[in-house]
Amino acid sequence: MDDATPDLFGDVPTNSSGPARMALSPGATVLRGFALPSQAAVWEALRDVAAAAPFRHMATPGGLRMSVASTSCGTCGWVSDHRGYRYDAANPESGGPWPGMPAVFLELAREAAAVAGFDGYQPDTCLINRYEVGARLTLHQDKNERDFQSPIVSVSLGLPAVFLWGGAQRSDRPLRVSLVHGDVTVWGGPARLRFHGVLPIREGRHPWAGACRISLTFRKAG
Ligand code: MD6
Ligand code: FE
Repeated sequence: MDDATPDLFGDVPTNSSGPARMALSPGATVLRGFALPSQAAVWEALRDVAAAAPFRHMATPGGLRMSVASTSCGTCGWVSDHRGYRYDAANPESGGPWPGMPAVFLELAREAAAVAGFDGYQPDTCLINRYEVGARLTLHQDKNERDFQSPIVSVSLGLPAVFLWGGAQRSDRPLRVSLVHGDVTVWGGPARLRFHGVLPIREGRHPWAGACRISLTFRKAG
């Protein structure tokens, strides 16, 4: 992430093609450009969170370095190490709490969830992933949360990505969905445990994020 102040009037790419709302499967929706109206405030809050809890490459349970660098905010944060994947109230880097969830994050996540049909969303954590060129996330299910009733809300910022939208089984052939800066994906209900992933990020430059994709992924974990 570069340190320049966001240029509110700069040439920020937006997604001009495709419907504003796209259903991926029952319970899963892409909201095109949904984060654009709040992008400047979101970006500023993101820099504050990353200053308080710096991004780092965690280790997988098998001991590999993740290609994605992560941090979190909220009352707990997503952690991976030799003991496995989990949510922890403490940031292992500092031993202290994670930064609080910025109001602009919470509001964006709640509004996106409501538009996608999930009223009353109360996420307690936001995992922030930074993908450099080539970074990826292999197909997986999100099942370390205690609450599968609540949806997952994922905000895409910076470089575009190809999101893999799989089925209930790992072997189900995934849909490939292009996500660009400002798109928000919501999955819950019958879609909550679907397999998903992100293909390796391709080279490019985004005015705010540089050669990175950043995702904000909201969950009710505790
Ligand atoms: C994304 N992240 O970064 C999606 N899931 O766009 C995830 O799906 C994810 O980064 C579970 C645990 C960590 C993650
Ligand atoms: Fe996931």
